[in-house]
Parts: sequence; C-alpha cells; structure tokens
Amino acid sequence: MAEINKNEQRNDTYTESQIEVLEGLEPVRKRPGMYIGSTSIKGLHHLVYEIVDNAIDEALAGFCDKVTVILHKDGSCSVEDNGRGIPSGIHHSEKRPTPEVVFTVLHAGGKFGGSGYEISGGLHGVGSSVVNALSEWFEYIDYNAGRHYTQRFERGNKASEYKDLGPTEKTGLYVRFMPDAEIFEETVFEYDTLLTRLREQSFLNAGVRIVVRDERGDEPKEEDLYFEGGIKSFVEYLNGQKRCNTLHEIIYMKSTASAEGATAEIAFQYNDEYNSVIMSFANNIHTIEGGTHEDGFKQTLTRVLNDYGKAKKLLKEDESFKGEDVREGLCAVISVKLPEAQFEGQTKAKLGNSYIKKTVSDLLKTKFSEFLEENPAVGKIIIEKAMMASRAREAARKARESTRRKTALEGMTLPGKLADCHEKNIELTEVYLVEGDSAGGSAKDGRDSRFQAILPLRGKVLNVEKARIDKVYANPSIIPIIQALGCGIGEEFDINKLRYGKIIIMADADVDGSHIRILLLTFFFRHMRQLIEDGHVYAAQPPLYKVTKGKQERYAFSDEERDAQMAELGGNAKAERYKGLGEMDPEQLWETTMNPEKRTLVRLTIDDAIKCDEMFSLLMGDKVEPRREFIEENAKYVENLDI
Ligand code: TSJ
Repeated sequence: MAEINKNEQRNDTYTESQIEVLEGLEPVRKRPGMYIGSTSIKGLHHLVYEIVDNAIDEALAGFCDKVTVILHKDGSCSVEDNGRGIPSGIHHSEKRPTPEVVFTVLHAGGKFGGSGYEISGGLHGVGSSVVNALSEWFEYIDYNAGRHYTQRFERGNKASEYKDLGPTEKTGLYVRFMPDAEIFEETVFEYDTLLTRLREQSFLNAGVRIVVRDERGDEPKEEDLYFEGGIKSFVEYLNGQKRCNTLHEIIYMKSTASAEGATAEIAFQYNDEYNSVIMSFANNIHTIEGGTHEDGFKQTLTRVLNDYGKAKKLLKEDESFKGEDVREGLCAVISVKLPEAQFEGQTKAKLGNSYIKKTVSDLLKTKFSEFLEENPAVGKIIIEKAMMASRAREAARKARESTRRKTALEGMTLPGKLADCHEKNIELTEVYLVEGDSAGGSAKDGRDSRFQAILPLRGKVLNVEKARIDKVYANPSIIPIIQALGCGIGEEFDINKLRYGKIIIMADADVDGSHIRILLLTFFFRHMRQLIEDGHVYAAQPPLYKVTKGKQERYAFSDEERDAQMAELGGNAKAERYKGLGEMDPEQLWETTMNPEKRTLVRLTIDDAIKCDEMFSLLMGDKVEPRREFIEENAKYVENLDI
C-alpha cells in the first residue's frame, strides 16, 4: 500500500529530478527479475558476468588482453580491464559525459558498455546501468585518452558529479560495486561459481587473461585464467578434471562464416568412461538446455560414425549405432557465434535458430570424415568404443525384458524392504528413501502409514556415473527404488505409473548424506528426469541439534537457531548435535522431519540436478579418495543444495 501511495503522490507532484529517475533506472529496481532473471544468488552473479562481458567485448575488439575481477573484503566486487576506457567526452544527444550516460541510462548498451552481439529473448547484455541500479553503491574510474575520471552512484542515482582526476598514462576501465541487500536475497558472491564461469569465458575467448581474486578470507585466493588453445584447451581441461584416460588427440574444427554470418567451432575427445559431457555455447553463453547447434552435432556425429563404420566394414550392414552409443565417453565443446541468437526453453538456455543446425552439421560432416580418413587408427578406436556401448545397450535391453517378464509372472513385485502406505491416490502419498537401516526402522515406526511409505536404502547407492546403464538396472540399491516408484526408467519411463506423489530423500546432514543426495538426484536426473521436472523429488530436513533443559526439548536446524534456543531456554540448557538420523527415536523423527504440519521439505529442482550432474561429470574420478575430498571441500555448497 505504501508503495502505491508514494507513486500516486509522485504523479501529482512531479519534479524534474523525479522524472529523470522514473525514466532512468527505476524500472530496474521495481522489477529486477525482468533484467537479471532473479534476485537469487544466480541474479547476484549475473551482475558480475554483465560487467565482465563488457570488458571481454573490449578484448574481442582487440583493445585489451587482461581483465581482473576482485571480491573485496567489504563484500563489493571490482572489475578492471586494460582497454581504451570509455570515451570521456560529452555524449552528443544526452549532453552529459558519456560514462555517466553508460551507467545511468537503460539500454544505453550497444555502443558503449553494452554487448556487441544483439541477443534477443535472453537476459544477456542487459547493460551495465542495470548493475548500477541494483547496487547499493557503484563507482568507476575511467582511464581514457591520457586522463582519468571518476564518479559514484547510489542505487542508480548520481552520488557525485563526474570528476576529472587529471593526467595518466594508463588506459582502461575500473568498476566497483556493492550489490544492494534491499534487492538481493543473497549478497555474498560464491568464488567457486564465479571462477567456473570465468574460466569458461577464458576458454571461449582464447588469449584473454582473466585474473580472479578473492580477498574476503584470511588467505586470499587467486586464479590466473589464460588459455591460448580456446575450446581445445577447454576439452583438455574437462578430461583432465576427470582423471580418466583419453583415447586420442583432441579433434578440433572451425567453420568460416555462413551466409547468415554465423561461425561454429567444435572440439572433442573420447575417454575411457561411460558418460558424456557435451557443453555447448552460443555467443559465449552456456546453452545448458542445448538447442539447434547441439542437435546438429549429435545427429551428425552418429551419422558420420555409422557411415564410416559401414564403409570400413567395421560395422555389419544390419548393425548401426544409436546416438547414445557414439556419445559414450565423449567430451565435446561446441561454440557458435551468430547474429540475433534466439534463446528459448525454461531457463532461456536453449538455442533456437534453426539454420545453425546445418552450420554445425556441415562442419562436422566435412572435417570429421576427413579426419577419420586421415587417422584410421583413431577411427578404429572410436568405432570399437561405440561398439562396446552398443553391446551394453543390447544387454541392458535384455535385462529389462527379463525383469518385465518376471513382474508379469509374479504380479506387481514390490521390494521386500518397502513399508508401503495404505492410500493409493498419489496426490496424497509420499515415499521416504532413507539412508541406513536404523534410521529406516525409526522412520517405519514413526510414520503415518496411511500415506507415508518408507524404503530403507541399502548401503552406498551406486555411483551412477561410473556404471553403464546395464549395471544400473542390476544394482541392488537401485532396483528397489525403481520397483517402489513403479514408473520405469529411461525409455520406458511412464509418469502415469508413479506410485507416490512425493519422493523424499532423507539422509544425514553430513558428507555421506550429501553424497547420497547427489547420487540419487543424479540418478533421477539421468534416468527419470521428469520426476524432477514435475516437482516430485524432495529433500527432508532433519534437525542438526536437540536443545534440552529439564523436560523441555527443542530442535534446531542451524547453528544460529541452536544459539537462539539456548538463549531462550536460559542457563544450563544443553545442545546436543545429532550425528545421524539413526540417533532419533521414532517420535522425534516424526516430530522434526516427517510430520507434514511441522517439517520443512525442500523441492529439488532441475537446476539442483544440473549442478549435481555437472559435479559428477566434471569432477568425479575413478578413485574414491579424490571424490571424497571433493565432497568434503564442497560440503558447504552441497548442504546449501538442501536448504
Ligand atoms: F560494463 C561496464 F560498462 F561497466 C564495463 C565496460 C566494465 C568494464 C570492466 C569495462 C568496460 C569497457 C568498455 N571496457 N572497454 C570498453 N570500451 C568501450 O566501451 C569503447 C571504448 C572506445 C570505443 C571507441 O569507439 O573509441 C568504443 C567502445 C565500445
């Protein structure tokens, strides 16, 4: 109400300066989501990307070769490049200094401070004025043509006049901003998230050096990102991260500009693993949902290898590879640059321009066929790898058929350990996937058996990444889950057969618990994706502490909550940390974690799943130890997944 009144008042009593604000950055602060997607941590990071993109444009234009990103102790972020700086003269139409225009006028992008590529449909290249609008404060120093200038803004409004600081030899632009806590749900930048994305940018823009420094902790962290090899280096990095064996040299190709003015670049290499990592980009934007460029690549890869296999008699006439066969163990990066990229899909991360499919297909068909002719030894290795995959797929199909026959004979078989519920309407039912037998026991005793089913998980759930699909079907910890859910897996998945509306992962709030959550989420993502898409998958939130004083008992879900409750109960209150779900008795488990009236459930999203999936694809090695270390290092983040 207050907001509406204020606006009405403003309409009655306009002043010059208010008009300016209204036409300026006010819309950005009113609807930040329209400009940066969301006000979550994702939107927060978007601010940094927006600024960095501008510096990278300067590098692509050939005027700068270094971009420095610093996360400062006070919570602000600065980005500096060594380009030309922004021209310091008076803007011809605005009659104000150009830098001031760049940072205060919406959509001033394009020429200065905006992205070089026109991008429609996405949230990309919204302009640095958006960052200014969403910052508690924002400052720049413009080193241009022999002099340097500075200015400060607060929440998008001018807080100081444009000031000439005198002569300098230096050129470039320095920008520093403090994200506004009035706007963002979260204002603490995640170094690792920024680092991953900036590393990606340095691969995609070969020859640009990006230095990232985190000065917030006791020990500053710094990374110098510089890769001459571009996306070839990217593939080398991705396969290097996996600590796997590569099967041949990286294959790289690049097209000349198409009639539409588009170019495509592809780098790929097979390794001795079973999964595939295909990362695609359009105008340096990660197209997580794929699109026409990725489709073109996948289709043509299958076609070229089938043609080659047949021509060289490595493949029988009646045999052929499916796409998944030729993608086993594949690591590929596809990067296309095109005017007027169209982004579609749920997260606007899917390339839509249909002609690009042919651009990529033609490139791959020509260059990869040529490569295979010139490198028959590599051709043989790749064909053999795909052959193995194809046989495994066939074996899996047989295994599935025999499971189906069994179920047909024995009727609906449910796993022995499942404690089912009475209700059949899946709008009401839920199944808890519970880590460990003792917690499983408590959950069985504590539940409301009318609508809650319990499935205790046996031991460690298989690391799906390391296993071929045939192993997944046969795995003793996965089979009961498939059976209990009833909706099948992979191609046979049928959401209409799902037996529970909510699938709730209940694991300890420790590293092993995180591991199980990641494994299960990755499994669902890979084999029953629609469960996540339709919002059926949840994580339970067991308490971390029990606070007691005499007969009073309270539960705390965070350190802060524990401290608050200790203070509330006063003197000699105790807090005990729960080491695991198994320590809670059935009543406690019901009260804290399972009672729909009191519990907190966190719905796991495709975004969460993609993160898990990427962690697996990119970072899990064969060895257990590094994997454990990785999860331990990232435990904080992994716990965040559940919050
Ligand atoms: F995002 C931003 F605007 F804040 C920003 C822009 C942040 C950073 C770190 C760098 C930049 C930026 C912009 N670096 N370099 C430029 N260059 C230009 O905008 C520029 C300079 C000169 C000319 C010219 O034609 O003389 C043209 C352009 C686009």
